[in-house]
Amino acid sequence: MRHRLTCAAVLPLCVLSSCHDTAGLETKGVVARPLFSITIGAEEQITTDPNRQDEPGIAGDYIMWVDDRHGRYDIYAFDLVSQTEMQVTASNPNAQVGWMPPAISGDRIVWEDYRNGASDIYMFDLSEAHERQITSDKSSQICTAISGDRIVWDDRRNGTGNSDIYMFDLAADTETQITVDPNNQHNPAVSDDRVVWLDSRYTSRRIFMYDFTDGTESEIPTDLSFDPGKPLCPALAISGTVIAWADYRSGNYDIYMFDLATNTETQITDHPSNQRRPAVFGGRIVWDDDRDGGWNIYMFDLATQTEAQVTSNGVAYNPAIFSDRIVWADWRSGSEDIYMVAFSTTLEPSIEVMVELVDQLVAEGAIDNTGVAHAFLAHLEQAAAAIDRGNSTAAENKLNAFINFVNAQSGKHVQPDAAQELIELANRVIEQGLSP
Ligand SMILES: [Ca+2]
Ligand SMILES: [Ca+2]
Ligand SMILES: [Ca+2]
Repeated sequence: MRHRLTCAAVLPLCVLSSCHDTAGLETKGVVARPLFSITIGAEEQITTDPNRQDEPGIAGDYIMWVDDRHGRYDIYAFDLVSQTEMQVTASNPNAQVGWMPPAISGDRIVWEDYRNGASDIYMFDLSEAHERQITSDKSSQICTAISGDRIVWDDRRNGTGNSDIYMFDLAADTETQITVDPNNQHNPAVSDDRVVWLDSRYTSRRIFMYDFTDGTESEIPTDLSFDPGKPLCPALAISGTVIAWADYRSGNYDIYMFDLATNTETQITDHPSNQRRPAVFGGRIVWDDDRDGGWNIYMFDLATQTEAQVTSNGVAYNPAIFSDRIVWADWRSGSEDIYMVAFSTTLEPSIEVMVELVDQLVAEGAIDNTGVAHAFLAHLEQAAAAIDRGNSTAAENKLNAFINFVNAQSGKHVQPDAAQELIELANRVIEQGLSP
């Protein structure tokens, strides 16, 4: 397990009590963290068909996308474990997949389908190889999203100019109308117990949320702005407590987010070019970005306030993220294909990072004794002082003493995985050299 740093960036050596005061994410603007790096792995080409593959999604070991190799839109999926591609919509020749992006959660893919005339929401379960019709109302159901057992969409059954958000619960096998306001509610996104959407009940679009745990609807307090055009689905992304969107308030698109845990809005990008189409997973936001001339994928890690450029070929867009994998549509071969990278995150080894890690482990309870923590910090302060004096031998001796001390406390006042992490970091600090 990799512990995320929560102290302020580039701390001076600090005593335990002052470190505690800095726990919590920095949410004021974008601050680079030089103590942390993101390594982007080798790009993998998922599709090679000469026709279009676009609008990818990823969940677990499944990637899915919209594919026009048969002269219409189909849903395809790729299983990263078995390295096999499958046509999801092969099971029903009547399928007429719409142009709005499909969505995936776990083994389930949902999409809007025009086989019955006006669109309905359909679902395919990859593990059961089973298709299911979710809506049957004769009006349009579009812009679908899914999280676990909850499928949400924008539903037109209540009349023109009165879209509403509906939800189907696969566990309860019931459909629920989420919004009742007589204006338009559209572009829903869902994560666990929360669904968010764009709401036109006031003169400008706002973000609203419904919480399934307590049945309450609330407005997200942002000054968001879209350009005058109708925002395409998906306009919002949500994962856990993080809501992200592309915001036009500066006259160009930037990525903004709202953290429900801290009730704070944060601007993630401020480049005068366009940053669009955010996707979120596990505290990381990805988007497509034309700051380099063409379109590339970028990522921002919220825990460490670190941005990384994911692609550099200038023809990459529509990203999605799950865990440590990012997928996107890519024009490099002349017809869109789906590509993927895995990424890893690394703490830059330094005494300062070790101090932050000790503080974090105390905060998490992985170090459960204040005296032991103070002794760890005393070793680190002495090592840092030796480095400052130019005495690398003394610094190395002190860090080795630290390692021995951590080893002795492993399984006692320090949880074994935390001890292992401290020792690995100390060894990396030693390996990189201890010059001032
Ligand atoms: Ca409505
Ligand atoms: Ca921008
Ligand atoms: Ca292709």
